[in-house]
Amino acid sequence: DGRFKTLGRGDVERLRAMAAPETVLATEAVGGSADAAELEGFNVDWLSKYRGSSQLVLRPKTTGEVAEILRYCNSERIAVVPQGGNTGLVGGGVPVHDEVVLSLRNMNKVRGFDEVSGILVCDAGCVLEELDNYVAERGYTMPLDLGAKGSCHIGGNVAANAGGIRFLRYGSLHGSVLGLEAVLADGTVLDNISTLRKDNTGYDLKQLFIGSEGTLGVITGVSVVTPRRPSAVNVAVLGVPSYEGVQRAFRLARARCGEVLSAYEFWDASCMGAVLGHQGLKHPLAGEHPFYVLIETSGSNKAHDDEKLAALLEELLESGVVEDGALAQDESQIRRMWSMREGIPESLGRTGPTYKYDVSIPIPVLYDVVGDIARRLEDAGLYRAGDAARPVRLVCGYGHIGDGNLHLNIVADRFEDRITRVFEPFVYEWVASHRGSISAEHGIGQMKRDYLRYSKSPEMIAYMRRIKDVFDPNHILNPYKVL
Ligand code: FAD
Ligand code: 2HG
Ligand code: ZN
Repeated sequence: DGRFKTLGRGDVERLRAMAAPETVLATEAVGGSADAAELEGFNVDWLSKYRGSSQLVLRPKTTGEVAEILRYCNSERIAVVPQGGNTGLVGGGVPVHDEVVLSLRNMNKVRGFDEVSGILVCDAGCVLEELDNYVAERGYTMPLDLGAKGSCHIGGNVAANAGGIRFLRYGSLHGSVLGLEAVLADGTVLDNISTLRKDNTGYDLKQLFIGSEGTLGVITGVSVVTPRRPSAVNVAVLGVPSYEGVQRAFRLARARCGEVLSAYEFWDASCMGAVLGHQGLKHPLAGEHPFYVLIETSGSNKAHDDEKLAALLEELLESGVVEDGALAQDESQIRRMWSMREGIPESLGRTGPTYKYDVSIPIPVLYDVVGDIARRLEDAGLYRAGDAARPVRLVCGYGHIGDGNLHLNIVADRFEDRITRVFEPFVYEWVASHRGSISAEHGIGQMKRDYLRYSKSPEMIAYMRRIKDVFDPNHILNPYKVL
């Protein structure tokens, strides 16, 4: 891209001098000794759908190093991609061309934890699961949890405004992130690492960085309020005959267990087939059902929660809203039920390349889009349920139904335009016609950049561009993404 400088050996020399030698990975083309294979994990995304060709990966250890690197890149017009755990699903964290990858993985220290308020301050490169273990030892829990917890960084979570399976209980990161430290493109460090719950001193700039996907600045530190870890957790998996039943069960779950309900997830029979086939898990119920629901309650009084959940299950079964149900009897059964739900993306990925649409749609019509897409693919001759000879193998839906968030996944034998054209832009038009969002929680990245207008008005997009110009006037940060 003519707006940016092509990285040269001289630039790499200068950048190398800004950080410890072991934190720099440069290929021979730019004067280093790394081979392309060493940079592969930074150039390719989790889905193996997006591939860049960066020749330089920088893994600074301090905020000062990040600032120095960005100051240089900005003055030389060198494009930079901030990268966390590289688990994003919209191609936001990998280069499109030869942008420099700025990985936060060496910034992974807890800076402090207040055991009274539960406020954690840490580097952006801390892995979510490690943070959860850290706060668990002190009686707290991270307010978000997701299947990629073993690899994703808290900085990446904040940059993506990740949702996940605890959203229903603890809400968005816009609420639980109390402060951020971010480095702007010109090297300015915005130190807003507040540990205050209340702070009404003008514009709340940190909110702009939550969900900015690396386009406004590099997040280097995070302050987050963590809730007390619940001492009683119950999980049940239900077999449900219809999508109507999934909704009715949700209404009843909220009515009967509202104050302890902490997750309400669903998936369809196709997802169940994939997960049982790939995760080596036993079916939790006696037979097959069109839909499955996972209900979790979290509270502080086990007897109370047990009683409530048991009563709910009885009512659901007696009324015929659900056909079958299993209540986890111990910690390991709870883990197995959750790994069934959390294992869906990986299982589908093992079935074949997966096209993913992460959308918010009003709950009553949320699952309709799955059928509509399947029919379009059938009409195009690309798909027939159970016909392995067709290029599309599965069309399925799952997700955080309690939050109105569907994950529509289409598994095929490859990523190719003739398949994509069947559901793009149809799926975005479909979502817009129901006043939904084309990205509930995964972001825009490079995948949805050209479709932003389906969820944002021209005026909103114009103001987003103006904000981008303020924070990153040379547009060196994560070009080709979001806007
Ligand atoms: P990356 O993938 O490295 O980056 C994501 C974006 O943030 C990129 O645009 C990148 O440039 C930017 N970025 C990363 N770090 C920084 C930083 N320090 N400063 C500025 N910008 C930065 N998402 C959900 O919302 N809910 C889920 O339930 C969920 N489940 C998932 C399950 C699986 C198995 C997988 C693979 C992904 C899942 N995701 C989910 C998607 C993904 O958004 C999250 O995994 C996570 O938030 C990404 O964090 P990361 O550290 O891997 O970021
Ligand atoms: C989940 O909820 C993630 O499992 C991933 O957000 C969804 O892969 C997907 O489509
Ligand atoms: Zn999700």
